[in-house]
Amino acid sequence: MPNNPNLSQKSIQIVEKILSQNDKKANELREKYAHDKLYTINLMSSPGSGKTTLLENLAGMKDFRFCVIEGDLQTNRDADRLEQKGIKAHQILTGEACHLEAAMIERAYEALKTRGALADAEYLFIENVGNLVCPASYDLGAHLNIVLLSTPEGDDKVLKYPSMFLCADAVVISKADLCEVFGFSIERVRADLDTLKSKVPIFLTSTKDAKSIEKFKEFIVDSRSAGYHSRHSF
Ligand SMILES: Nc1nc2c(ncn2[C@@H]2O[C@H](COP(=O)(O)OP(=O)(O)OP(=O)(O)O)[C@@H](O)[C@H]2O)c(=O)[nH]1
Ligand SMILES: [Mg+2]
Repeated sequence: MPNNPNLSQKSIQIVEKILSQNDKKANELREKYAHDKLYTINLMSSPGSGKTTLLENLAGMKDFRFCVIEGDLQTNRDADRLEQKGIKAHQILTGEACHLEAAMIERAYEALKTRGALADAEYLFIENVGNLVCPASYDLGAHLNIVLLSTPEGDDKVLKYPSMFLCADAVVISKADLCEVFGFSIERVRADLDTLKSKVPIFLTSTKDAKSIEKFKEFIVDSRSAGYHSRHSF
């Protein structure tokens, strides 16, 4: 827990208690994913960086059966978008909360299971609430924690939001088709990431380049085949 002079000792104790409860629940989730043979990916980013669009583009890809837990403050829009693509999706409405917690995932998971949605899936994506800060504190038990950074957000975000990028097992630079328009430097992101954490893979994706999304999909498939499980401690 970072030292924050604006927090009283009492509030620090409460935050610590919530987080340790979350950690216990995250461990239970890991057991559920293992039991149901589901490889789980937690997508985190700022609002609008392209998480749902990436999932829409992964839908229908060969040998890649997945379902989705969606997190937003309000509306079923993202789950509806994915259902329209034939993906079974459960929407969590967080109301005021700016992140997903393991207990929320557990309820959504059971709802998907009751619908029979997990039975023929091999992958479970969790689209976290759009926020580059809070989701970095909550372990959801995922095998892979992926952080998206879209080119219009700017290439300076890695060191401005280090706790988020420290979670990343891979970084996706989305909307790569707009790289030039926004003067986005991939080299700068690479250099900043290297100062935080070694050898984090970077993927460039664009809806205008199906191959870029296929390459990202292959990374997930290979991670699953290798039995990779994130070692990040939240
Ligand atoms: N040019 C371009 N636009 C993209 C790309 N991917 C997504 N977008 C656009 O970015 C906007 C936001 O995309 P979403 O997928 O809704 O973003 P999100 O991260 O799911 O947003 P929240 O769920 O609200 O956090 C949409 O207008 C997309 O069409 C891309 O590769 N290139
Ligand atoms: Mg979305």
